[in-house]
Amino acid sequence: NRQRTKVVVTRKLPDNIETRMAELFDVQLNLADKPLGKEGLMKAVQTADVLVPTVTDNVDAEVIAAAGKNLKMIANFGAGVNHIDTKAAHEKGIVVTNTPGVLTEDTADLAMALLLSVPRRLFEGEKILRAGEWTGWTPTFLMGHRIQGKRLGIIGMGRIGSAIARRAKAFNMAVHYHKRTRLPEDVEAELEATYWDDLDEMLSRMDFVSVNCPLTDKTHHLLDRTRMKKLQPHAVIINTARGEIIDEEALADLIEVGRIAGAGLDVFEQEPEINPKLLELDNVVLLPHMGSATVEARMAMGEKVLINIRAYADGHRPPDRVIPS
Ligand code: 8YV
Repeated sequence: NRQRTKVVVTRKLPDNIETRMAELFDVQLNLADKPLGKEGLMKAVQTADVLVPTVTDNVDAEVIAAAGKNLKMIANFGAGVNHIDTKAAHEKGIVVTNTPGVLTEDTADLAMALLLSVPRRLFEGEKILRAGEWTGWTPTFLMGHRIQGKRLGIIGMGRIGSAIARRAKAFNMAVHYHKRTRLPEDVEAELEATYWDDLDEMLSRMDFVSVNCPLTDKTHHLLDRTRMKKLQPHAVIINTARGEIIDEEALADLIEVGRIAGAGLDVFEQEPEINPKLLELDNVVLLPHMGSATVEARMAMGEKVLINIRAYADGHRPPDRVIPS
């Protein structure tokens, strides 16, 4: 009964995915391509069998409570599901799926781009050049720091963290990691990564830190002011996970006073709003949440959404179910 499955999509997806979706299901697209907002979401879940949200939709307990008994599935377009109350959904018998695996390498590439951009001062150089302020080569102009031989501490060593670890190894960095549960020995050995049970201790010894854990109640402001003060003053933080894992205000303060050297951020606490303090700083690189923004990844994410909905419509178990922790 694919044809009768009513799928409500909250944002504009790649054309090809929307076309395929419309061929398979009874689809309601969001042609305005603006977030539906609370009211819009509450309305959508009253008629949908399947909701396809993105990170810009707050599918909280209230939205889930408003769902009609037809709503059987929330097929998220994206890997992170922090914007969905998975527990409330689970209790109501609504299956939540995501799109893991297909955005791993692209997000890791972006993390590496930030890991290179901040210490090598790429965007400072670009800004100077475009402003017509470059007066020519000098022996000391825009000297940065190399990443070779430096220590990278990865917080959360899942798919993306591991992909960053492999890249960092190729750049001759020493890889360290902190994770709730230690990786199996063989996986740890393959990644040549050193495990730290104590996050504070790891932080105090790193040159670079990459945030790659999911956002949960436990990881909200995991990097708070006190914890970030454990870092050495030359340390740089990279975040391609979720803004709320870092206390952004504290981060800006610590960079401003030189207590931390810099940051590369693709995600923020109040997207698309950026803390004005961050905008004032030269030694931060700020990107508009584009970790998975490649044609290839976004198509593959759409494919995953299709596969998951198709499984549900055909009466099978969708492959990418998210189990609330
Ligand atoms: C997406 C992401 O662009 O997958 C994630 O968790 O943050 C990004 O890849 C976004 O979440 C789409 O919903």
